[in-house]
Amino acid sequence: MATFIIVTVLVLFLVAIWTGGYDNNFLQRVRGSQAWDWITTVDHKKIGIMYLAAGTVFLVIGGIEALLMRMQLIIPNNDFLSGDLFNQLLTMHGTTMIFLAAMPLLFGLMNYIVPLQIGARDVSFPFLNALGFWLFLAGGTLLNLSWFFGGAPDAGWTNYAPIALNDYSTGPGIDFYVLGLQISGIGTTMGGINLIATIINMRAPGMSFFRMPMFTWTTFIASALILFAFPALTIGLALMMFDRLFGTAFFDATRGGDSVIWEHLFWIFGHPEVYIVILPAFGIMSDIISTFSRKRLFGYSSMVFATSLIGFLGFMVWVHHMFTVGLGPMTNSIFAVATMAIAVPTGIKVFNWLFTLWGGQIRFTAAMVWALGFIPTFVLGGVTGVMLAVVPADFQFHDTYFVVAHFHYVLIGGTVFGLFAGGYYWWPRMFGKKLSEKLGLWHFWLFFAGFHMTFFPQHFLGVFGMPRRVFTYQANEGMDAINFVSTIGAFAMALGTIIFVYNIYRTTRFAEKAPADAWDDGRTLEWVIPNPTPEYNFAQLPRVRSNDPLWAEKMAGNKTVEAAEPLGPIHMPSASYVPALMSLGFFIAGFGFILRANEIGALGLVVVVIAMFMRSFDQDHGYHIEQEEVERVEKEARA
Ligand code: HEM
Ligand SMILES: [Cu+2]
Repeated sequence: MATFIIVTVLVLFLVAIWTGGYDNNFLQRVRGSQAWDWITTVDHKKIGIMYLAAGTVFLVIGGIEALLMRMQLIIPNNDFLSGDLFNQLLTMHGTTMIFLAAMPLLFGLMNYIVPLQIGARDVSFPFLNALGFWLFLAGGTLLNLSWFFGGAPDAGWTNYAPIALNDYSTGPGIDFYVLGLQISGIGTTMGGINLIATIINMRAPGMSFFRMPMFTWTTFIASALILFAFPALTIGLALMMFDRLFGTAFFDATRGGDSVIWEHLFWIFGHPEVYIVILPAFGIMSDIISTFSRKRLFGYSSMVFATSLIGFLGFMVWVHHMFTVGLGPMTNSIFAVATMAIAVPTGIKVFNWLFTLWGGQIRFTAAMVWALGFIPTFVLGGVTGVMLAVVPADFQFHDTYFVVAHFHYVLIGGTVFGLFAGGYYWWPRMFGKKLSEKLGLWHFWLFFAGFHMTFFPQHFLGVFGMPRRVFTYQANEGMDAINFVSTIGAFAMALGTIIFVYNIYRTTRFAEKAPADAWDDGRTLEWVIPNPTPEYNFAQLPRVRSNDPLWAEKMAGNKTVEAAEPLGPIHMPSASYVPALMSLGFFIAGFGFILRANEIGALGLVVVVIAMFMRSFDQDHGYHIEQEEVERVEKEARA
């Protein structure tokens, strides 16, 4: 039956391609629709917005999963959730938050903002950019469908063997994890490559590397980390797929395999991954702190150096997740020292932020308040990180709530605070209107207080002996009160987030259009462009003459940045539905193989190959926006 449906869809689809649909009314209508415009877009700004939208949906899903877990843990011996369901929620929460919320939300900001910051009209590979997004969405959707097709993965986001192998996790959940992450991982890798190429090649005249804004720099380094880290995950997942689907024994020690290899592969990817999600947040904070202190970023070149060093050292420390495996005192010591070394460049960054604030004319905008709340919160996460790097201490902390507290301090206090800060800061650039500052402060204080209420006591919970990843605990062992407080805090964070969503709604409905330089104190090129951002970004490419180019020109008495070229027609890439189609093919293939319906899997791959052919033989050279059109748009936007 399923095969029949798939074949029918495929045939219909081929007919649609062959007939071209040119004199078909329905297809014409579809092509003229808004939805089609978004599905086929290769505009980095629209792709950025789609990343933000999808990432937000996944953030809400992951948040609900967290709240369910916290409800279960509110009192001892609770039976709100079964242990089995708790394991699934736990795994999906971690996996969703990291792969489907934090990274895509950052990708959304990078996609939208970085080309503007370097004075470019688009990314280097617009088609690849769209493909990266659709693959992420296909993989993420696939992973979440596991809830409806036999149960979600349940071996934790780290998916350790042997519990992730067929003997211990009998349902299809882990297969969804393996194939869902593989597909979205291909998309992420493409996104990273594209951003690297863009930053190297598409900078406006005069925008040398050492004039790039910090957010662009951190995006660049994070993309390099993606390029080198994701292959380890790809290999790990591929081997895991063989073990689960085709009966190999790479990770099965009972048949000559080695489960520790999975841990190595996972963490060779996994540790750089945490820098992939924190470095761009550092960049956001740097831009915001400098803008709202009305000062140049203190120690700019040391910031660049520190970022690169963190990126490099990020590959040298993965064994700190494996201290208790038994790799020996020598190995553990080397990795402990390497881990502690990372505190040095990180400390440099923190002091640079403080020195930027020092003597600045500080404006407490919502974005700035998030950035300020970030500094002490992240530092706490950093301090517990160094504590965990002390090997004998880690033998106590490992697999307790101390670790849960630590990584939420860095992931929420770093990445999520950074995302909110960047959201408030760039909202007028992306959506043309400023979010309400007053609601922004309410959002911040509720979330900030809720966050510390949830996670600060968990340090003690860990030291008192509560293991992580357990679905319940006994009464009167010193854990009841702390767990109760922690759950209340989680609901305060949820309330803050609801205020944020309401803020978005209210702003979209009622707020007025913001000026181009929305905060008046804009320093970098994204504030040069009129509002709304034209499709081609810059009517004329800007000439960059210093760091903080807009600020420097304003200080020199000029209104804006000088143009580097005469006004003329602008070349644009054509839209294409092939990225979405190819991702659909991957989605069908993944689904088929997970359900062990190999013919469906094969058909999905056929769709992928067809899409590849369509792309390879495409003779499309894009199109031009004529000068008159550019002049008209500019006049309208500046009116
Ligand atoms: C509303 C905010 C959040 C709450 C209340 C929350 C709560 C939780 C809880 C209760 C656990 C299970 C701990 C255990 O049983 O061991 C957990 C695990 C985890 N969380 Fe969160 N979380 C939140 C946000 C986030 C965010 C934003 C991220 C990442 C960006 C994140 C990443 C993780 C990871 C990676 C795990 C580990 C999963 C595993 O052990 O496999 N969480 N969280
Ligand atoms: Cu690590």
